[in-house]
Amino acid sequence: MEIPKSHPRYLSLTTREKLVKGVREGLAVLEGLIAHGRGEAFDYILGEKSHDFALEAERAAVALMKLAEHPVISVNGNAASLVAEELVELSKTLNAPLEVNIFHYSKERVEKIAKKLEEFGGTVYYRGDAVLEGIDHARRIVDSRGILKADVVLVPLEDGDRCEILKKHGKKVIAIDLNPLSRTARMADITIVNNITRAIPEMIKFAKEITKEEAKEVLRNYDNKTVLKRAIEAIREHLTKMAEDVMNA
Ligand code: PTJ
Repeated sequence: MEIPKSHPRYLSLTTREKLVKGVREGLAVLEGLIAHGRGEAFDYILGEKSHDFALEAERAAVALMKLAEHPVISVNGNAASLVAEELVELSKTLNAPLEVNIFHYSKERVEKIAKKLEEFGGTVYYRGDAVLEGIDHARRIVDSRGILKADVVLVPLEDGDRCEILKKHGKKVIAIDLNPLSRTARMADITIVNNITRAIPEMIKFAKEITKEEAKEVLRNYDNKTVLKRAIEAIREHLTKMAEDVMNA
C-alpha cells in the first residue's frame, strides 16, 4: 500500500508496512504483528520520541558493549524486518557479531533472517550447535561462537524468560523494549525504553563517538532502576498533558 508522505501517521504506518512485508517474506511471524501493536501502543503513550532516559540507556548500552570481550547482538524476526541494515552497521561499529535467535522456531526462518543480515554484509551466527540450559523453548538453541560464550547480549524485543536465563548464565543483558513494565525491562541490566527504529540509529552514532575511557565513566554513573522509573513517569506526564489538551480543546 502506498502511504502518502503527508499522512499525519506516515512514520508509524510505514513502520507497520515494513513488519507486514517481513511477515510476507517469512522473516517475522504473525505473533510479531501482535507484539508490534503492543509496542506501538507504548510508543504512543510515551509521545513517540527518544526521551533523555532512553538516550542515556543507549549510551550506557554502547559503553557496555564497547568494553565487553564477547558482545553479541541477538536478532529475531521483528528486529530483522524493521532494522536489518542498521543492526549490521551497529554490529560492525562495535565489533559485535549478530546471532539469529527466535522464539517461534523454524530452521527455514533462521536461515532467511541470516541471509537478510548477510545481504547487508553482517557477520551472522546461526549454527544452533549449543544449548542454554534451564530454558524450555526454542530460544535455548544458541551458537557456540555467539550467545553461548558472550559476556554481553543485546536483546531487542525480547521475552522475560530468556532475559532471565541469560542472566542466570552470567551474561549482562541489554534490552530494547517500549514497555517499561515488562519482565524483560525489569530484569535487564540496561533497559532501552524506545522504539527499535529510533534506538539502533542513535546507538550507531554513540558507538562511533565513544572512547573506552568515556565508556567506563558512563557505566560508573548509570543506574537502570532510575531509568525505568523515569520511563514510567514519562508515561504519566504525557497522559496528564493529553488529558489537559482534551479539556482545553
Ligand atoms: O521472531 P520471533 O519468533 O523471535 O518472535 C518475536 C516476538 C516479538 C513475536 C517475540 O519475541 C515476542 O513474543 O515478544 P513479546 O514477548 O511480545 O515482547 C515483545 C516486546 O517488545 C513487547 O514488550 C513490546 O512492547 C516490545 N516492542 C514491540 N515492538 C517494539 C517493541 N519495543 C521496541 N521497539 C519496537 N518497535
